Amino acid sequence: MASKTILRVCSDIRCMKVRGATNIACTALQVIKGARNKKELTEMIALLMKTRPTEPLMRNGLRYVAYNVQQNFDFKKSLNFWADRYMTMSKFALERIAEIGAKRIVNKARIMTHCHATTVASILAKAKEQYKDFEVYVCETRPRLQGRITAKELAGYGIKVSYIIDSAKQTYINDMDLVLVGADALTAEGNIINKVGTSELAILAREADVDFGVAAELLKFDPITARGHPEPIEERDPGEVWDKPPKGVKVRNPAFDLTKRDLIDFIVTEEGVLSPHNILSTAYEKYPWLRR
Ligand code: RUB
Repeated sequence: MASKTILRVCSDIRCMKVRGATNIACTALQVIKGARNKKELTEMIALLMKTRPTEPLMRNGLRYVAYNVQQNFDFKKSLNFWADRYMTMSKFALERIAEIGAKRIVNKARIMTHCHATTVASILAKAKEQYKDFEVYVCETRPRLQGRITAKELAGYGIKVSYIIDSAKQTYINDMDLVLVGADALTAEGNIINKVGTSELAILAREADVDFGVAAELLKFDPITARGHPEPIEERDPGEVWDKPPKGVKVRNPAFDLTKRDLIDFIVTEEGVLSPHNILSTAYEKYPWLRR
């Protein structure tokens, strides 16, 4: 029988009170620490796995804990140990990405971003700490307007921010030096999955000859994509787009889209700045347990 806490956390993730790959994974790993035995842990993990389908950072973490906890005798102690270990890996990866990515932010740069990504915000915060002067164009990100979270956070760091509607991306892309986005999933082919609209931004960047960079932990690599499965793309409630559409109008609401590797100039990871072609080998080298 699932406890109220796990049901509340699952609902918070589904309705996006908790959102963004890093926050979702951290919240999921934290809540499973409340399991009192293996059976409860298995039930909790099953519920969390169903919340948002395009979240390998969470899925990898839950599988990592489930696999390792099995082999230990003191259940509680071992559960805390493995859950904390995954969260530490994720935190360390984020810190490395901030340090490495900040080096790609040059003084006076104009950068465009989409949605809200902890990785991107950490890179920009670090670059600002280094007294770099730059400006960020933030896309609104319909329908849930996560661009406002980014705009508010960056402005709080003292970064110059311009907030634009999604359809104004093309108007400003020629003024940019860099596009930098996060990712929910990295695939075996070197493609990335991020908030819907990201692939359009990549196409615009390519056309305008602006570098398109991604910042993502290798822990977001999804091993199912190496076994032939495509990364699932979540389709959300149409009511988020149009609550009462006229009769005969079907509303579609994909949460993410896939950006092809050929449009990606670099991916900032905890192992350095990589070409999309090296994602699979570097992810397996860094985290061999992802192969399981
Ligand atoms: C969030 C989104 C973010 C990634 C990466 O989508 O697409 O770019 O999750 O975020 P949503 P982070 O708002 O639908 O969850 O860098 O924080 O892991």
